[in-house]
Amino acid sequence: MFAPNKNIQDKRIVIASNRLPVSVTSKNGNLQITPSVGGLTTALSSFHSKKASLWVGWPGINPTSSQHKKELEETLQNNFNCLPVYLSDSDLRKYYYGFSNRTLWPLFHYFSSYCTFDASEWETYQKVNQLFCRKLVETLHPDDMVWIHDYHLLLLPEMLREIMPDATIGFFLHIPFPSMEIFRYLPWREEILQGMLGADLIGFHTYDYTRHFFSSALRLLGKEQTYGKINAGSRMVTVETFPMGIDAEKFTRAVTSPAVKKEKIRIQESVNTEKIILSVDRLDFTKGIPEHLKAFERFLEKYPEWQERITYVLLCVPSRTKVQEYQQLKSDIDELVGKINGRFNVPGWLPVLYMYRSLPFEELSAFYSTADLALVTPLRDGMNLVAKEYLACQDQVGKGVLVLSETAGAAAELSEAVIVNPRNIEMMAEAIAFGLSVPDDEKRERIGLMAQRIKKYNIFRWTDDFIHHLGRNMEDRIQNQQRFLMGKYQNEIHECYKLAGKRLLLLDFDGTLVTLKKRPEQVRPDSELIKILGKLKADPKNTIVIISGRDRNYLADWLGDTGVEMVAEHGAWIYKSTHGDWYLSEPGTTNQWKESLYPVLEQFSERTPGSFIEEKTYALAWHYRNTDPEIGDIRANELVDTLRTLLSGTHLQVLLGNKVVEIKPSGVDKGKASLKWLESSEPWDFILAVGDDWTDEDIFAVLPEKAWSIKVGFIPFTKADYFLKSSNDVRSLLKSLPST
Ligand code: GDG
Repeated sequence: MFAPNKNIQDKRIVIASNRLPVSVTSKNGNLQITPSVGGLTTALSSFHSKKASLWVGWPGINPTSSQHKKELEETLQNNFNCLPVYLSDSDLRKYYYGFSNRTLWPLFHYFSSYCTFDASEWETYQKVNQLFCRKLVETLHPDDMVWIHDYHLLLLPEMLREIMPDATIGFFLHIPFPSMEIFRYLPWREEILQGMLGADLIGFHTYDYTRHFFSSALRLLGKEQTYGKINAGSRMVTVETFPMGIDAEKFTRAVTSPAVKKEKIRIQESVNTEKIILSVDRLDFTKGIPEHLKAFERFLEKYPEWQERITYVLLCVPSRTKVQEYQQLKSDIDELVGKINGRFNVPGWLPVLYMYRSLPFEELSAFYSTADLALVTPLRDGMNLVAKEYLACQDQVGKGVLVLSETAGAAAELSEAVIVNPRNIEMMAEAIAFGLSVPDDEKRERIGLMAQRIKKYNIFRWTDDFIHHLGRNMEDRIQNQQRFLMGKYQNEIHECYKLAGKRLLLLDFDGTLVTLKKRPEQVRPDSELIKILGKLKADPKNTIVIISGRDRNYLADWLGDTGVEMVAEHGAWIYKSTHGDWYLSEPGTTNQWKESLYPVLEQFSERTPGSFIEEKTYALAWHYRNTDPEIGDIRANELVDTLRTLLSGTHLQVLLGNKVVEIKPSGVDKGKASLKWLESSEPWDFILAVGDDWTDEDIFAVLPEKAWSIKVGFIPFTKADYFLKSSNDVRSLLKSLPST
């Protein structure tokens, strides 16, 4: 799929996540270290130990003395390559249990009614992200790649970028990114998006989450994506889908290990029914545990022949036990288990075997490989690794069935599973019955296909893929940064300018000399701009040409007094001081066509609120900057298609500019207009062209090689050689040109 770049492979990866892959507790003054439980740490730990990355996160404990601290830090560093970030009890309460788990977690999983929006928790969330930022700044080497994980640290990429603008930063979100309609509830939504956009690469588990992120960036920040990249000022942020894998080999190998085999025998002896159904979840409201239980109860009700022949092993791992909703959920589950066991219980058969604890890896693998059916039916889940772990363990056995919820990210990859709506109890009960009746050959085939995929795109491929994309983005960023007109190049421009006896400055107007506004008539050249142009014009070595899409009256009214030369309507009209008045660049240009095409634009305007028509002498423009951004783009493309059909074989052309569709005579463009100056009899010693729009690309295309061409704004797909960030930077450049 890709050739890993050697340099990138050799870089040190620094992982940052809320929790370290190990949890530290203290018993009688002695440190006790155990692996952390949860999808992120389980999967990334394999990568971490293989790659010797450095992992920064909360260890689960605060040292009580400097001796304790030293001992803890040495153990974490030497044995686990980990660096702790300490969080006080109050930080944990507000940042972790508060903003992360009572605001972001429910909101991103579509449980908006469970959300609290508390300003002081938000403040602490920012503060803790700053703590992580400081720790990274202390630790990072210039060559490192930082990989930030999950919803606890959404602000960290931007915080780090501010202090280390050249850092290479990746961010991966392990939970869903919700639809814009849900995300917009968040009072700090813009800050969160900006925080994430500090990264060079943002990864999600599924294309749906990627699409939702693009939609929020567009509608809430007005940031468009082009080919999966978002412009962040002077960098492009790549946004991509990376469905997380697992260390499949580890699970497949485990199944044949003596320890797991022993566990399997123990399970089979203690659960003495014909079939076993298994579910493994952190105890969380997103996992749909009460719904699993209700589905199992309904299944026993509908299919009484299975009573006494089947056991449902319900493994719940304690999680966020200090949050009140989780305590409530725990007691609801206890009650439901009690109810089902009470209802169906006969001596010697326990329908639901409920375990509320975390199992060692061997025991978990034994359960995976023993279970005839895995019920993985979360109400919402970023990915769900349990589904993949079950398949990896069943690869050898081949007798299992996976019942999987359509709202788990994993469903996008595992189409051979029995896919269910996790809120439809009846459907889930039927899925259990169906799963148990699938013939062995079919089970083997389904499991085989899915297991193959899991083995291929495993956790190592996943991390390689992410890091490769991050590296590619870094290389592009470095290349593009060299095109920003700063320091060295500015000095060169000054030198060339000073030495030149005859200079030509071709300057676009909107977006280049002035910032864009909602409507074109709101833009007026201010006194600073008039002064800049006046001063440049006063130098007899200079010819200044303003090349605009505006009509000639506007340009004449607002810029006429500065003495500059002008091009209006993208080249239809020319004003040269030697000529003394405006003239048509293509004599014989007509405009009777406007009458028949105006109604077409009018139709589009009526259907698209916020759009409007601008009439020029030889052009018609349909502006859609103020429309709903998605509808605006769709309608603009529709309009371009319609017009291209209508105009084929005529002397007219359609142009898609910056939020504007324009009809104008063909043979007229800014490039051709520029040639009226570029092809002058005496050669120019210095040429500078500056523009921000697609229409300015025509100018860049006709420039001689020695000219300086500058694109305003950062769009890598341009014929210009250099970039400036904004019209303010253009003004600064023009002001800095030396007087001669
Ligand atoms: C988040 C997202 C996304 C569970 N019980 C035991 C145990 N586990 C391990 C499993 C698995 C992990 O915990 C659970 O992973 P999930 O993916 O199912 O869910 P979350 O913890 O919610 O993880 C999720 C994931 O991040 C990765 O991006 O898939 O959507 O919510 O690995 O094996 N491990 C052991 N004993 C247990 O009792 N040893």
